Amino acid sequence: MASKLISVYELESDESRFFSPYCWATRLAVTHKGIKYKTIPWHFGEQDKIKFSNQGLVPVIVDENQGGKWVNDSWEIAKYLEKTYPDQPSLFDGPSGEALCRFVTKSVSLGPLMECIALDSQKVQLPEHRAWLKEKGEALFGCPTEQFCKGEGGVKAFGEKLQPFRDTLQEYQFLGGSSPCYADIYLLSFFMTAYAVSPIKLLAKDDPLYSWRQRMLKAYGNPHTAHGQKGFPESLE
Ligand SMILES: N[C@@H](CCC(=O)N[C@@H](CS)C(=O)NCC(=O)O)C(=O)O
Repeated sequence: MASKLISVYELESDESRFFSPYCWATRLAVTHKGIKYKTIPWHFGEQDKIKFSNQGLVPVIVDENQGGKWVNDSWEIAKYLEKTYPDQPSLFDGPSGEALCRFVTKSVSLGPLMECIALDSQKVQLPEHRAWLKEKGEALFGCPTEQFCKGEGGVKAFGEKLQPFRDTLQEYQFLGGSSPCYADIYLLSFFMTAYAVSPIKLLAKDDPLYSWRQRMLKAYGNPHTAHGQKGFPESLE
């Protein structure tokens, strides 16, 4: 029984904007499992805060129900939660579901989203972190942000990459079938990231992904507003 808290180290920019898709995936996975958790805001350069995990990236969780056990990496965390809390709602619905969820996490990449929101996400960083994020993005794309980030101009390409999900969600309510699974959570986490930092509308209202996203926000109690995080709630309509 999980009566104690799980602490989640999550990447924060200015003013409580949580903008890491991997941290969102963990936050939503813990929510899915119905386990109480506490966010520990983490900022670029604060590697010493998570030194206990022998690596320097977030998310990291510390599970007080298990004597303070820590786990890092969003996928490892999802597997840990599933194994440790088998009586709570399932994230994978069995071993074949787990493999398919892994396939989905390997199929969605951050690049097309960054081509839309990288400039916006730099704007909401504290000044001391802005250069850091810019440098990371530019190293990934090999050119200045202004060249790879097209803002609204990137939305079409971002949407095209999601066509298999769109087609699937025309037939099923969720990637998990009649209820959400970790694959849904992972996909939603990219939209949560976008909400947190950018006013760009990524989906048209008649897109099957739009209604799926609404169903997801309903299923998870609209995690964007539920945690007092700053963002652009108007894009949640
Ligand atoms: N594969 C990892 C990726 C984790 C990751 O890249 N985290 C980024 C935030 S989105 C981070 O901690 N960056 C800090 C740094 O590079 O110093 C996961 O799924 O958890």
